[in-house]
Amino acid sequence: QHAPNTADNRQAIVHLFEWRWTDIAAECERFLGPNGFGGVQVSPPNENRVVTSPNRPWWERYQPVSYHLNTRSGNDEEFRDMVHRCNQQGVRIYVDAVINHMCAHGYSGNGTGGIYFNGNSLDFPGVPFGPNDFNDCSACLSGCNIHSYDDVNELRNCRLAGLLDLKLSSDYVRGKITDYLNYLISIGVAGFRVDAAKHMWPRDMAAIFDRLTDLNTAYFPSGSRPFIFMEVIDLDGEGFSSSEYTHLGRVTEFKYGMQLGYVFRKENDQKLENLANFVESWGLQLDNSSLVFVDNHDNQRGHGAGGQSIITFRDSRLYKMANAFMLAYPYGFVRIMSSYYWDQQWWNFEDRNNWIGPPADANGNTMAVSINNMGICVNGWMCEHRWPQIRNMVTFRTVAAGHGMGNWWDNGNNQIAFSRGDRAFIAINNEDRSALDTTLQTGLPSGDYCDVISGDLAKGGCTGKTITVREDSRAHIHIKVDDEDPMIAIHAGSRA
Ligand code: QV4
Ligand code: CA
Repeated sequence: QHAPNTADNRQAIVHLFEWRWTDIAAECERFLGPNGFGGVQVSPPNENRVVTSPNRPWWERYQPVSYHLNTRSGNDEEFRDMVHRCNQQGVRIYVDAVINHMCAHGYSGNGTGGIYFNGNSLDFPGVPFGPNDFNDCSACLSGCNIHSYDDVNELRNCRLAGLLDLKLSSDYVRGKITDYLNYLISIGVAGFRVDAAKHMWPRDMAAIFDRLTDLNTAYFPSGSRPFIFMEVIDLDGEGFSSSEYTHLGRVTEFKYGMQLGYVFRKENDQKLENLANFVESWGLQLDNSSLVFVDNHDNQRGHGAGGQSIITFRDSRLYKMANAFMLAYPYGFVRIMSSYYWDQQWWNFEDRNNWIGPPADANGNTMAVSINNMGICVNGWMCEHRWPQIRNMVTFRTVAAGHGMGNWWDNGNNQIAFSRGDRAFIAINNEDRSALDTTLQTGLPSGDYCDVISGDLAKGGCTGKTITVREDSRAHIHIKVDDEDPMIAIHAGSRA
């Protein structure tokens, strides 16, 4: 289904990429619950192939070898404990479901949970899957791999980068996948990010989703259905369309982050003014069918789609601006990225280190997330979701939910402002030379409001800028061109 099953109408989720289950449980209690985050997308929880060359890359987790919950993020018991503790905080768990394939052809050994597998003889006793449970290579032009994304048979029945392609038309295979997903539902997860969805036939996925049980009534109203968002990269020009999937749930809208990157970088003739009607002009999926994000775990390191336009934590000023826009604008269901740091090594326009896995000790165990007394993550974890500007805009989005865009204003170039009904207002200045210095209609009731970009409304008052909205709902807005965060955002909950 398209609705995310969040508690209290919460409006954004965060991808805690490669985090351990025990850290996520703690983060739900100490940060995500109290700050109104709707949920967490977790890395694939099922057992994967251990890749040692390169040494423990993040992408080994996209090579399943069984459906036992045993990975570098933790075991079955830790996973269950996390789901329970997060749900207690009103924070949902969404599982990254890798169901298109198993591990790559040509490798055998023991997975992260110690279970034997053989990717030469297509034998996965941990499920069990055998040679008959994979697509043969008859649809594939040469070898077994996908070469052309224009031929839908190849796209869906051949191997993505050598990954053994499951025969999802088979009732037995569907049953095993359904059992895995239903097990997760019984634990209390709220839905799934479906990996590599464009490499699966919509009808096969429909057959699997139809067999899913209702969500666990310990946490959800009876009859609740799992939230489905499918990873479909559609930048136009291939032999399929993401519209083939939107009846099943939401799709990841990759055009959004790519175009937003151009707009904030002022490339490709883009400027903030163009955001006035981007849904039509960029040809995006409908609001209710899309999941949006500034960057994801693939395109922040040059995998997947979007290329150099994608904005990440490395461009922190632009990143805060793009996230603030995304969280303020009423389009799509929002996912915030939360990354770990790695040193890049550029060679021929490619980062040779784009495989590097999460912070780990010498034995390859993922390290705990450490947080200092300022609330900042320190040992390699970026925790973009904790950046105060992003954290506070998550609240903005919840306060504004259900209220449409209004009072759009722009200077014809790179200054924009708009309100969300009479609930919230934002102004952004991305000019190179001119300050934003004008009186604007905010749509808000009169009063003094605390700007949640520069501070918080604390007990003693506003720790940032105060914006005075007059009787006629207009306010004087001044944003200097060299502000570290050249924007202001106020809402009903930040009124003094
Ligand atoms: C290599 C060669 C192949 C060869 C194979 C032989 O490239 O040509 O056939 O060896 O064994 C890794 C390596 C890749 C290697 C492959 C198999 O990077 O070089 O193939 O393993 O050993 C992630 C990574 C991939 C990684 C994969 C599996 O991005 O690099 O492959 O995990 O570990 C398309 C898809 C889209 C996809 C996107 C990245 O349409 O669905 O590419 N995005 C999702 C995930 C992504 C994940 C997968 C899909 C696969 O978001 O993270 O890929 O589950 O656009
Ligand atoms: Ca497939």
